[in-house]
Amino acid sequence: MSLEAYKKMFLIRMAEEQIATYYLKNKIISLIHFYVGQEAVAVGICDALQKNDRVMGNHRSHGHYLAKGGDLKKMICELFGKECGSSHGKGGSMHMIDTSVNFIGSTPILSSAVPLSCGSAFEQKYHRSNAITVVFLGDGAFEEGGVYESLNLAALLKLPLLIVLENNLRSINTRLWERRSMAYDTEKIVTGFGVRYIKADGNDYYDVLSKAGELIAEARVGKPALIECMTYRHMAHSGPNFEEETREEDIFEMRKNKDSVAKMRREILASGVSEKEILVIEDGIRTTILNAITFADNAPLPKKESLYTNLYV
Ligand SMILES: Cc1ncc(C[n+]2csc(CCOP(=O)(O)OP(=O)(O)O)c2C)c(N)n1
Repeated sequence: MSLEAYKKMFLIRMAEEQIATYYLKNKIISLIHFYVGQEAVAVGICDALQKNDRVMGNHRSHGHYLAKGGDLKKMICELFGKECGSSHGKGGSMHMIDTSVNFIGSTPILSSAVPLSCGSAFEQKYHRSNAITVVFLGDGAFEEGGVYESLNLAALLKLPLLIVLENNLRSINTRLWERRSMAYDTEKIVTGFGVRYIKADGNDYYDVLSKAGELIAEARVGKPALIECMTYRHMAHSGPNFEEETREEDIFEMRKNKDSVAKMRREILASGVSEKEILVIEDGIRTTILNAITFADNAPLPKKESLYTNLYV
């Protein structure tokens, strides 16, 4: 059992819960899309990567950023709009970046990171770096045209690229079956371009880890791939609510039985780690998060003179 993976998943979950609390206190300037429920995907994928592999994200990327090892303090500072944030307080939740761990950026324009990730993978191949690029996108973003051009380009140029499709069945509140014809077949679309495809259980860290590992090994030698992780977003599309009224499923039942973080905790207990040991670890993680929040809360805002620096105007 991977206690390290549990620590990362718990960090993401607890950071999101605290962010939700501070969002309600109007401390957070940025619009937030919470990642709660999808942690096994980000951690499973990033645990299968090397440090020099690059990751790109989207509008829902706190989990991707933290799973790749992004700095927690800088992330919270960014959400609070502070100078010490990863984008100096000017980017917010949807522009996460930490180049020190090769989390090379996230962008909220749906699917726009996919062609960019092809560029990154092309550079890696050109310089024979042996590293790959991974890009995360949702099922809604998968319907954007740029994705299909990227699939074609990736196969044609044999790019070291892994596309991670996080299928939570929703694009805002529009469900998959309300957006696609009955004939729509993701696997056929992807493989039709010459890109490898595997489906994984996004609620299971080990399933994601092993299937991603297989695809990443191939991507490294120029066989691009897409992994579709079936997952479940617990919270509203954006903002800190659970949005029960728009769900067919009983969200609290889902959290109890199918939630990947709770499942991993049960497995770790069953493997012989004691409840007491887990509680100590969890308390340590909560303290780290609260320290980051206190730091961000007391940190200075960007200076007026820096209003136009690092901006395209
Ligand atoms: C090009 C573009 N169109 C529309 C939007 C507005 N928008 C933001 S998030 C979103 C839904 C995205 O759904 P999905 O890709 O499945 O990701 P999820 O939110 O489920 O993680 C939409 C339509 C956008 N940001 N960019």
